[in-house]
Amino acid sequence: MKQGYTARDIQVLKELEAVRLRPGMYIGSTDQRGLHHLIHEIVDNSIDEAMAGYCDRVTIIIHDDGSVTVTDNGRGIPVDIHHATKISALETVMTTLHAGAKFGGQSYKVCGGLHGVGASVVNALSSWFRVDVERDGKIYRQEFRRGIPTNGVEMIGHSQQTGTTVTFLPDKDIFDKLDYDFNVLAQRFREMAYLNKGIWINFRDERQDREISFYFQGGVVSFAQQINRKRVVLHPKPIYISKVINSTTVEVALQYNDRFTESTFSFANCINTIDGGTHLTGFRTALTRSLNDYARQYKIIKENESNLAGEDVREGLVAIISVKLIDPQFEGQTKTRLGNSELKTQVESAVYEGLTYYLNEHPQEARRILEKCLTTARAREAARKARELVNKKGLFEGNSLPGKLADCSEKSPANRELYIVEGDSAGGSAKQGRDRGFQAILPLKGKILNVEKARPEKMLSHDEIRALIIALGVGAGTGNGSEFDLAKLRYHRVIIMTDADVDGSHIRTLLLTFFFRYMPELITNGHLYIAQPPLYRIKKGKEHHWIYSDGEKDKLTAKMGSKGVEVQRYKGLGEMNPQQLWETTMDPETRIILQVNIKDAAKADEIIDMLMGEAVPPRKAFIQAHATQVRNLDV
Ligand code: 0RA
Repeated sequence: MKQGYTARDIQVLKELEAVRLRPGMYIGSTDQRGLHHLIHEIVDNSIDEAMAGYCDRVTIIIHDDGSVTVTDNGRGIPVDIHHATKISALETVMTTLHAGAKFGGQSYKVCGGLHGVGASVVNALSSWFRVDVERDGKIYRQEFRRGIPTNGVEMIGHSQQTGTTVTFLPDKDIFDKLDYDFNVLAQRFREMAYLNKGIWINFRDERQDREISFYFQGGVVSFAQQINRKRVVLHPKPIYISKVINSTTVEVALQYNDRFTESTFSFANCINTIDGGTHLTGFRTALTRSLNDYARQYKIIKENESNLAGEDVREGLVAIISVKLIDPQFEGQTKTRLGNSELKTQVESAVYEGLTYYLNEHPQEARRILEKCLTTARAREAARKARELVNKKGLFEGNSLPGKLADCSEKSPANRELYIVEGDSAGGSAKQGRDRGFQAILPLKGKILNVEKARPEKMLSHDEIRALIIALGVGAGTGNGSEFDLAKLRYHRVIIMTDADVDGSHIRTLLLTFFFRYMPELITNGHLYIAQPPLYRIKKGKEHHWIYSDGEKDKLTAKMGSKGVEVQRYKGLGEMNPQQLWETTMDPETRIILQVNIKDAAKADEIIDMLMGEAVPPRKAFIQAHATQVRNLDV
């Protein structure tokens, strides 16, 4: 042991005091998020060692007492005593704020950076903290209490392996309770594994006996594939672009599907930049330019046609953009926008070059992607023309309400609902079963027109679509004209109710396409919903249940036993009588309706996992309480 206090000791104590006095300044908060932050802070160091190429395994364990162990198989933090400071690198890293980078042997930290305060903060906020290092054939250990070393580095054994193990118990004086959320932590570890390919991340919670491992050989490519897993893709493998420019690493994976929505996720040093930034701007510019240049070169766009717009090349796109750079500048209120200006040019040149190369090497895939973009561009143009027509000719002005609309008596649009129902027979049941006070019914006959393919004049002369537009009262346009007016919307809840079969889902898709192209405000303002009729009715004696999913059915039949249990499958709305339709699908007290939403794709993916999962009660509560997204409902 050293004798007496040095200037450095005083500095360490000062910093410790500062961290313990205002933990929020260093880890954001002292609630569960802050607690999770401690773990990430330690894990990030191991991921950095992996990204430097020295390890491929990181293990995280939550123990029964709330302590946490993070192990890696890297080089092991150096333990030799620095002759000038008389202190080991290990102790320096664990007791000095922001010391990590200097001893990293790397020019920058690959992971983290938003807070990136380092292990010393975790140490300061832990009632005890222990580091075991395996290197040079030996095992070394140093321990700490509330950030203060209880001894120097000691040799405690021999080992042929190398690596670093940190175990710590967050201080209960600072954290009210040590309750970690397995799913939240696992989600972040999964993201880390996607963004750092080839690393095994093993996570175990001994309190709950739960364990999960992540490893993605494809990295961002696997990430894009995961997002597209339930969608029809236009080319089997994501396009992968990777380039190192100066000291910046740019990695991009992109893959088109046949849908309307874009799911682009950008990351800088493994932080999800949800507000985008220079890397995203560079990506978008390059995407549009490369596709236009290719389409012009091969005359896929005709001479007299205009260029594809940014929105045309982003429909149905799934893209992961991951950049790793020295000294990232995070901007904005939540520090989730990348500000480094050089990143725009770096990403733009990498993506333009990489994508152009891909298109030239894969002419078939290129053609399919461009055809999709051109269809989008044409549909957009047709919608614009239709809106103009409506405007010029005043097509929907002063029209009387369609005869087949069964309106409601309530006057205030905020309290009115419109059910768009498939087929006249279900329409009849709905009319009888509804509460005519606030629920209106509009039955649609057969398939409505595919507005994606129809010319504007045709679409505006289609009876079913005219009836719909007139019933809603808003016209059919967007933007600068006076033609579309959300203030005139006659119902604040517009609910699509179709059969739970293939035809029903097709009609629902056509209707959603119509709303997406012609009345996107209806969706963005949260007015559009999808009714969820039950799939089954299970009966046993006097007891009966309506069931909305197969998982729920299996669970309940297992619980009720097999004797005397009757399972009735409902395919069509017409199979229910008006009273049943009301009870299961229309009564606001008991029904499930999904709000259609076209924002925030990643969240929706998470949400959908939950929706499709086993837990029934949370599922129901969630659907009633929150918005979710239509394109994830396998429409
Ligand atoms: C600096 C130098 C060396 C290893 C590390 C840092 C290191 C740090 C951490 C933090 C968590 N796990 C880690 N693993 C390694 C090694 C320098 C050398 O051996 O030449």
